[in-house]
Amino acid sequence: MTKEELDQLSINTIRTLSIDAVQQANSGHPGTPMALAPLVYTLWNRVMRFDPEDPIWPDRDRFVLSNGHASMLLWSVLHLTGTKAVDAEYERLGEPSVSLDDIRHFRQLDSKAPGHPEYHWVSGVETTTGPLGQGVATSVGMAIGQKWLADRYNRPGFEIFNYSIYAVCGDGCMMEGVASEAASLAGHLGLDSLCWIYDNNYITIEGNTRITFTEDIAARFLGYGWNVLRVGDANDIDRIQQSLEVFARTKGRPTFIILDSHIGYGSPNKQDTSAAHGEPLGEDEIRLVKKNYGWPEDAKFLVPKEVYAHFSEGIGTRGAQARGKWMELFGAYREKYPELATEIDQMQRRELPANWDRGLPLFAADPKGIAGREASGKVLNILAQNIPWFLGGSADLAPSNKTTLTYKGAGSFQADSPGGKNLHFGIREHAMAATVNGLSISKIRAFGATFFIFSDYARPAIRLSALMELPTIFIFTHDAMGDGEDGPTHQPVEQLISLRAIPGLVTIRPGDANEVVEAYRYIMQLRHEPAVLALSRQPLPTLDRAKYAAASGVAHGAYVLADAPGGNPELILIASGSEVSLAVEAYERLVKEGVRARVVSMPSWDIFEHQTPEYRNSVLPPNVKARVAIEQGSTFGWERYIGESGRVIGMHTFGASAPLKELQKKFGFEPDRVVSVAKEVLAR
Ligand SMILES: Cc1ncc(C[n+]2csc(CCOP(=O)(O)OP(=O)(O)O)c2C)c(N)n1
Ligand SMILES: [Mg+2]
Repeated sequence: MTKEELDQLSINTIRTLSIDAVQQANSGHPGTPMALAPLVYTLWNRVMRFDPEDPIWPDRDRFVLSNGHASMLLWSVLHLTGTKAVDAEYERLGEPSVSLDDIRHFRQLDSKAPGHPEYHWVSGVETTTGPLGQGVATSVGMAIGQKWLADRYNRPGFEIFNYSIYAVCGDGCMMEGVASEAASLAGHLGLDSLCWIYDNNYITIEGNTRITFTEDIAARFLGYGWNVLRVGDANDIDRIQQSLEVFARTKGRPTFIILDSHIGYGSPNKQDTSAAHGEPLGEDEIRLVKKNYGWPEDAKFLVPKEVYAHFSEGIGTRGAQARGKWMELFGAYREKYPELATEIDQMQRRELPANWDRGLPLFAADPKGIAGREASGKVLNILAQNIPWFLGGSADLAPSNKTTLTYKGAGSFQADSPGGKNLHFGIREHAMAATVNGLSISKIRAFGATFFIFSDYARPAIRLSALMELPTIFIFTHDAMGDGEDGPTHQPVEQLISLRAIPGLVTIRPGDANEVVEAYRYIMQLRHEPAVLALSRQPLPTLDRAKYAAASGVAHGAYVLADAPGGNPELILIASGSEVSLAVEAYERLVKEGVRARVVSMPSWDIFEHQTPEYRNSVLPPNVKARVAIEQGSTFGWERYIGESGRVIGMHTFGASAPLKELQKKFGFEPDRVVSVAKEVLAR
């Protein structure tokens, strides 16, 4: 077989595997894999530095399939390259990541070929995609990560982190706002290790894009400051390769390749129509397509053995050599720069350096207290000095979020200062969240910050951080009505409960400065879970921990802060965040009046739910039915902890624009009210 014939055979194998898998599953997206098989073939077999034997080797090139519906492209190429599986402990398992059997069971339970690419489920998937726009936005974080890692760890003669990030995307990704936010940021930062390849096929689900999407996309990306290239024929693999070489040579800006393609390429009745997008071609059409490709019409899931060999000689050989060279280089690097090498090892395993929590503050009792965001700022500045690879930033609210790293040498991340640890996301909350996910994927510990209310603008990426099991950190300040005069547009009501509903996301709302410290102590040790911190704008009294229980109770999600004298409570006040001190005030009055009250500080439902039943029952004894929960947020969901006979003092409406004191009065967050509600509940 000639080289050209082998290329074509490999491309058609990707196409027909995709077609057969979708037909077998009776669901899926055949058209785009048929069109983009030549691109994916060229990228993987000719260009990418990726060793199928070790899909987590740190200096590998990254591939992101942002149009995740075309997942069969990825399953095909992971299978054909013989990419090996790794487990959650980063051990290589020796078995294939995606077997032919997985492909036969495309979209079926437990198959390693699910409907969309899933990080943490299939080795070789660099980020979860499917919600359009997320993949490309996350790739910007991966590119920032590459720049930061290179700046910190590369040394003359030791290019330890030198990889490229390729993201494939379609019209859907290009229409989504998050892609625009992210592209604008990437252009500003001049991320030249980043290459997006846009599948320009003029087709989305509702038909031709002339009904929705007619902008000049080349002009748009030129405007962002990207290098824009065009390949007029998605089947021209030499031109594709050439454009990727131009990308590799382009310095100082990211590259955008517009690839003109035909969805459902080779299908006589479906090519260039939306009918090729999201449904099986049908047995009759498949025969016609296979005939067109010169493929045996009745063959199913056919992989000619020459194709395995061809991938092995291409990416297999090139990847093994590249990784071998890197391992050698890293060995010498370890000799010369042992401390840096240790950092890289720890980071790769999501471990923390020794003494990472040294010098964390202990806040003295103080009735005036300190704002949650202020305490957070102090903690962040210590952690960022203790943990070299801990960094982050805000979406233009750093002065309000108190997230600026102010110590000497912290620096700002910019195109000409890629070692900076203060990231500036601009007013791009959604891209920020996707970007910090991309940094987490790059094994950097990263945080993103904004007002709690604007967590809504970041939510799709927060959800994905949980789905991907990434230890991303979201710092949200102005967590309740502390924003007073700004009014209901800026006062979160339903955000807490809606984030609590995301599986695997740890949401913490600390009640005073020492709970902030303990919240960070807990969060920093997470390896596979993201966390949201909801912090107050206004000062909160720092509780006297000699009198009340230690703040280390945060690690249990909820703990008995103050108990009835002699134990055996008849009433439980449960509160989080700014309402903890309010509960304590009410408690003191109730106790004086002879009520056997207990205060439970409950900064995190999620952590509490993971405690043993014994512990949970010790904090909230089932026989104590008189319970009052106090939280400046939606009352929704609190029934779970207060039961049939309890009451919630919370928000039933939006807030209002007024000074905080007046709002507290209007909405009932005052000691008098808590005391009277408590008595009502007790009297029931
Ligand atoms: C955020 C989001 N909205 C909607 C969808 C549903 N959806 C999946 S594919 C698709 C059309 C995408 O068109 P395009 O990116 O051009 O893909 P092509 O059909 O060309 O492969 C839509 C609307 C989605 N996956 N994510
Ligand atoms: Mg399209």
